[in-house]
Amino acid sequence: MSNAAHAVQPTIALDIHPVAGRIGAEIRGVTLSGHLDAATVEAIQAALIQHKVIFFRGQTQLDDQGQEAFAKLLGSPVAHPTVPVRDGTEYLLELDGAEGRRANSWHTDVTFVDAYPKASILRSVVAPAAGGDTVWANTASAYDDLPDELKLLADKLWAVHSNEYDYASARPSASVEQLEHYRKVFTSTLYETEHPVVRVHPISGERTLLLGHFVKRLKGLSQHDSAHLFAVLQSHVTRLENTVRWRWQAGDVAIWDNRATQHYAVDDYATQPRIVRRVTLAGEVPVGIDGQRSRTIKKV
Ligand SMILES: O=C(O)CCC(=O)C(=O)O
Ligand SMILES: [Fe+2]
Repeated sequence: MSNAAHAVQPTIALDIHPVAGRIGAEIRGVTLSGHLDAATVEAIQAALIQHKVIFFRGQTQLDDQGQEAFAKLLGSPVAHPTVPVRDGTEYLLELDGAEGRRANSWHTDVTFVDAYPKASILRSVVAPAAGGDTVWANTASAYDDLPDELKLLADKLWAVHSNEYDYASARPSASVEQLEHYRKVFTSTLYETEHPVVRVHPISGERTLLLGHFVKRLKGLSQHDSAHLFAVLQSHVTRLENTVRWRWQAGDVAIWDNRATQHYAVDDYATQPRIVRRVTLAGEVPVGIDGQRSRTIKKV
C-alpha cells in the first residue's frame, strides 16, 4: 500500500497467493503455533495489513491452546466483553451453527466498545461439506471508491454503535428461544459508543468506512435519515468488488484486520454441523480524519 504510515518492512518473504483482486490472500508453507520465529510473525503482520484477511489451510496441528498461544504472538488477546469464553480456555469464543450462532449479517467485531479488537483469528473446527463460507469486505477500498460528494459527507459523520441491535433481522434462522437466550447473554452489559464513520488506520494510514450491524444511528440525524444514509454508505462496503469469499475446510485459519474489514458468515448450510472458534486481539481507540477519538458514552 502506498501510504503505509507505520508499516514494518518484513525481512523474509512468505509464499503469498492473493485470492480476490482487492482483499484476501492465502499464505502457504507456514505451520502456525506459539513457537513461530519473530521474522515469520513480522511477515504475517505485514501481510495482514496489506491483504486485510489472510488464510492458512490445513492447520490441524492447532488445538484451542495452540490457537491462543499463536494469537499471543500477534498481539494481546481479549475475551468478548459479554459472551463467556469456551471452557478450559482464556479467550476463545465458539460459534456453533447448531446453537444458532450464525453471524449472517455484515459487521466489524465488537464495535460497540471504543477500543474494539484490531484483529480476529478464526479457526474452522467442523466445516460443512458445502456451504457455510465466510465473506469479508475491504472498508478502505470502499471509502476510496466513494464519489467525492459522498466522501465529504462521510468524513463529517459519526455513528452510535451498540450491542443492543436488531438481533432478529441479523439472525433470521435462529429460533425464538435461541434469540432470547443470545440477546440476554450478549447484552448483559449494554454499551453505546460513538465512532467516526471514517477511521484512519493506525498502521497503513488508509481511510476506512467504520459501519456494520452494531450501528444504531448516525449522530445528529433522525432514525429515518440515519437508516437511509447508513444503507447508502454500507452498500458501498459490501459491493462484490470489495469482497473475498472463503470456502472452509476443517483446520483452516483466517485472520482479519478488524480495523479495515467487515465480514458475513453465509447461512446456507441448513442442519449440517459447522463450528468455528475465534480469538480477538486488543485494539486501539479509533481516530477520525480530524484527530478526534471514539468514545464510549454508555456502559450499564
Ligand atoms: O462464522 C464465521 O465464519 C464468522 C463468525 C464471526 O462473525 C466471527 O467469528 O467474528
Ligand atoms: Fe464477527
